[in-house]
This record gives sequence, structure tokens and C-alpha cells, in this order.
Amino acid sequence: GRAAARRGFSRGRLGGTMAEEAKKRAAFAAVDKHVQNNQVLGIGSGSTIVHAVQRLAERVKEENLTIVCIPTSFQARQLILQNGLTLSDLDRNPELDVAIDGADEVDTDLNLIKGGGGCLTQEKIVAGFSKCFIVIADYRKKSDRLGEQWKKGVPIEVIPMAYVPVSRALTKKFGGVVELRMAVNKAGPVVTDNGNFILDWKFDKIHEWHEVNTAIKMIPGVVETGLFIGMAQVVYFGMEDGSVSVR
Ligand code: ABF
Repeated sequence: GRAAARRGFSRGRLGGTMAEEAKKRAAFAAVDKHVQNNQVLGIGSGSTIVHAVQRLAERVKEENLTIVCIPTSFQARQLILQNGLTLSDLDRNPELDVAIDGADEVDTDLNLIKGGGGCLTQEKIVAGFSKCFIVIADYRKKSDRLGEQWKKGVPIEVIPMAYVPVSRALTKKFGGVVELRMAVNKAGPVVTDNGNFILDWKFDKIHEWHEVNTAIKMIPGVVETGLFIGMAQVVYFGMEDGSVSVR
């Protein structure tokens, strides 16, 4: 009835607000804990990172910090510029102090699935060349094992000419199903910032992720996977009750 509809609506609205608030809390906690003067920062992609960049810009101004930022996508580059932060790149700063980024799912070993937004390759490069890689996420990403909550599979960036044989090799070796990621208007496949396609591999069992990730990378035509295994130093989760849980 109307009351139930209202409740549903309010829960939906609150749910949306709650998740956004949770993202913000995680982002602020991470920036306040790890950002210091004279750092080279890696800036991730997605929605949670927006809060981190806003908090970063606030601190740079208040504390007159000298910080340069390296983006992980076109979106991240725009975010850096729009917040008046100093843009840099890996030519000028091949080693970063801290990289901050979101994730689609985090397991208890801090293994991540990333790439829901299609930016996984540059995200992994920036995370990989940072002394410290920090993940910020809301409570919906906090899992005991990969695949528990995130049902869209592992994004895998592939060279366009090879996406069919790569898909076949993936399912032959590791099972599950693979889908070529299509643009929202279904007009054609998503093309990444690097000019490649994305396969979403919906795995159907628990894997030894370090071994599987390495094996997937060896398939000719695979550029990068959205499996970030043993890369994150710390994860900040914004929780439903207003707290920040650190894993
Ligand atoms: C990027 O943003 C991606 O690796 C990941 O898929 C996504 C997370 O988005 P959000 O912060 O909006 O949950 O980090």
C-alpha cells in the first residue's frame, strides 16, 4: 500500500544517502590519516574518490600543502583539475608515495575486485608504483570472499582483436561465463582509456586468486585484470552505523 511504498521509498532514499555518507567518512578518514606535505599522490576513479579529492583540496588549501596528483583515468584527471590540485604524471613522478582508490569488493585478505568503471589498467599501474596503496569503500564492498556481494564478475582488459579467443581460454581454464562489456546504449563494446575492450568474467567458484590472476595475465591478448591481489596496505570502510572500519 501507500505506507509501504513510502517506507520503501524512504529506505531507498536513506539507503542511497547512507551509502554516500559512508563513502565520505571512509574517504575523509583515509586522507586525514595518510596525506602529508610534499607527497606524490595517485588518484583513483569512481564515486568514493570524489570525496577524497574534495577533502584533499580542503587540506591543501588550509595547510598550504605541496602535493602533486597522478590520475588513473580521464575522470580522475578532470577531478584533479576541477579541484585546483596540481596534475602530474609518471614521466615526472615514476614513484608515488600514496595511491588512494575505490574498489568493487574487498575480501578478508585485502584482495580486491576493481574495474567496475573500466579504469582497472591505469588504476593498477598507479597502485603498483606507489609505496602505499589505500582503498576507500562503503560497507557494501566489505566481503569475506570475492564474489560474495559483487556479482558482475572480474573485469579483464583485452586487446580488441583477441577478445574471442581470450574469452574461450578463460572459460576453458577457469570455468564461469564471460561477457564482452557493452556500452550502455548497446551500440557497441566499451572502449577503455587505452583503446581496449573489457571482458567481465563471472566466476562460479572460489579460486586461489594469486595463482589464477597470474595465469589469466599469461593468456595472450590480456592487458590487465581487475584482481588486485596482495596490493592494498589498508582498507577504510564507511559502515552503516556511521563508523569507519579499518581492515
Ligand atoms: C574504481 O571505482 C574502480 O576500480 C572501482 O570499480 C570503482 C569503485 O567505484 P565506487 O567508489 O563508486 O564504488 O576504483
